[in-house]
Amino acid sequence: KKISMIGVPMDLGQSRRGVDMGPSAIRYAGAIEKLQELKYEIHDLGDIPINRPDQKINYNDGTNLKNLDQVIEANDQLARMIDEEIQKDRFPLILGGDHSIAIGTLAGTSKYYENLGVIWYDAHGDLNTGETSPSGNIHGMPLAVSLGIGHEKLTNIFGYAPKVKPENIVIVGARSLDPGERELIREKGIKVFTMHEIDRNGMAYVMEETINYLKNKTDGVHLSLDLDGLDPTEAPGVGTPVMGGMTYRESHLAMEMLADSDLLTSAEFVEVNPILDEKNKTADMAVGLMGSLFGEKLK
Ligand code: DIR
Ligand code: MN
Ligand code: MN
Ligand code: MN
Repeated sequence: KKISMIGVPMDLGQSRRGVDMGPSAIRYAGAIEKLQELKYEIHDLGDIPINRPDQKINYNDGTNLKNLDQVIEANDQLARMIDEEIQKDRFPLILGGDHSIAIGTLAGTSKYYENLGVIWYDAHGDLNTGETSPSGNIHGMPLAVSLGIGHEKLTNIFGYAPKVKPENIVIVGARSLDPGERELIREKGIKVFTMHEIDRNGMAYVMEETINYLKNKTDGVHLSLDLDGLDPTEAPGVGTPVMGGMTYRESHLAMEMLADSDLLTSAEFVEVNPILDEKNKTADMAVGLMGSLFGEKLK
């Protein structure tokens, strides 16, 4: 298998600086070496240039959407790059950057799949819109945007909407959902495994259910892994930590089960913020999880 690695040094989808250094931190932690050890051919396309506004926060068009124009521009570029890599038959592996970049990842990947499955490994649902968001941070909106819900300039990135269908989504690890997100989950019938199900039935059960739920109705599956899905004691370098998260062991098991399933067609690791981290622990975590996701246990 050939992998195309793309870094997206984006921090404009949220309010804390530093997550733009995520791709460097993950590369520094040995991402490429890890994947080479596992005998993949890696094409590192480097980092996408992100256009910085003069001041940190710009509200474009008088919306509740911080840095809207910059987020659109970056995601548009990302979608185009991913498109080219898929045409070369390479597996897109995206390094964030804040989670707003999933808008571009899903725009680039879902073009190739009638029914793209999405596993959203996150403490949050990322199902807000400008109307429901308590923060105005676009990193809390990418899953809604990909469903075609939200500002038209976001939902129509790469010229089509929606990118994914609600029945093809599984959220794993949720423990911080805003009222508007809960409503959307109910309304669209989105499958969610909260920490309650993980505690009660175990990660093995949750991943088995996730894989069975997706395997017959999807023609590709994207993993969007927000490092804040993990417990902040083990992955402290994130901008919006939430107590009571998934452990190192649960997360490795989840990655190994995904590797065994052979369902994935793209993946991204987002929200690593080295400024908030302890000795690059969270980037190390990301690289360790990548190893399991790409079959380390089987080799
Ligand atoms: C919150 C936080 N729900 C928001 N979202 C985060 O701002 O919309 N997503 N941190 O990963
Ligand atoms: Mn997220
Ligand atoms: Mn499609
Ligand atoms: Mn999150």
